[in-house]
Amino acid sequence: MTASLPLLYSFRRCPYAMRARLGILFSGQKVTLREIVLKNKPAQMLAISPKGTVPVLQLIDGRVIEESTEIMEWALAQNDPQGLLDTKVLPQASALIDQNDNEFKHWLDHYKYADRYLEMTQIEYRQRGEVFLQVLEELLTQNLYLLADKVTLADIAIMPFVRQFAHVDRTVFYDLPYPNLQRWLDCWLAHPLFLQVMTKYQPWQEGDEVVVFSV
Ligand SMILES: N[C@@H](CCC(=O)N[C@@H](CS)C(=O)NCC(=O)O)C(=O)O
Repeated sequence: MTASLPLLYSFRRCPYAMRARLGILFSGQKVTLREIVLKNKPAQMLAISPKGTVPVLQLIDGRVIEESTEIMEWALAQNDPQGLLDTKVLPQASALIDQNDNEFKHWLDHYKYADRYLEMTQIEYRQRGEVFLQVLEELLTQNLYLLADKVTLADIAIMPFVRQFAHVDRTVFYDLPYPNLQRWLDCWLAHPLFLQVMTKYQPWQEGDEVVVFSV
């Protein structure tokens, strides 16, 4: 049987899955969504993506995309009415997303779970993470969004991670000297598409009604 819509395995609180869902909404794509529980991944997901991370997108032709950045890029390559893949900013977006995924995420995890990483204090982990926040703050003094006065791929890829950083201790975050970053995050947290991205779904089980995820 051929699926009529692409199929997205997702987990609401995962920042990688959030960026994939944002990409899907900004592109106006329609997918079937299966919410999963990380501790009890569906066999159907592991069968198509044995590495066992979310998000995973299975296209109608059976192809599987199992990296969040590639899911965003696939969605926006289908349709990109707001120009998130603006070629003028793509190289810079890609460098910033790499820095987010390879450096900032490391310090974010250590800051969030400082009780598991006893080599440094939580404050030191936070300060390591702030190196990236300072880069973002500087960019946001120049533009409304990270790389332009409009949303680009960099914003939707990075905002879920800054949100997670802020949520470790919101008082601490909003006391930091990053007014532009705070404005940018607040704007995202109230964004209608982000609010939709955070809709709660029950974990999927075989036989459930199809959940269509789209704007
Ligand atoms: N490089 C992957 C990373 C995805 C990832 O690590 N997702 C986490 C959840 S936030 C996951 O699925 N972890 C597997 C697990 O905890 O079992 C991507 O960008 O999609």
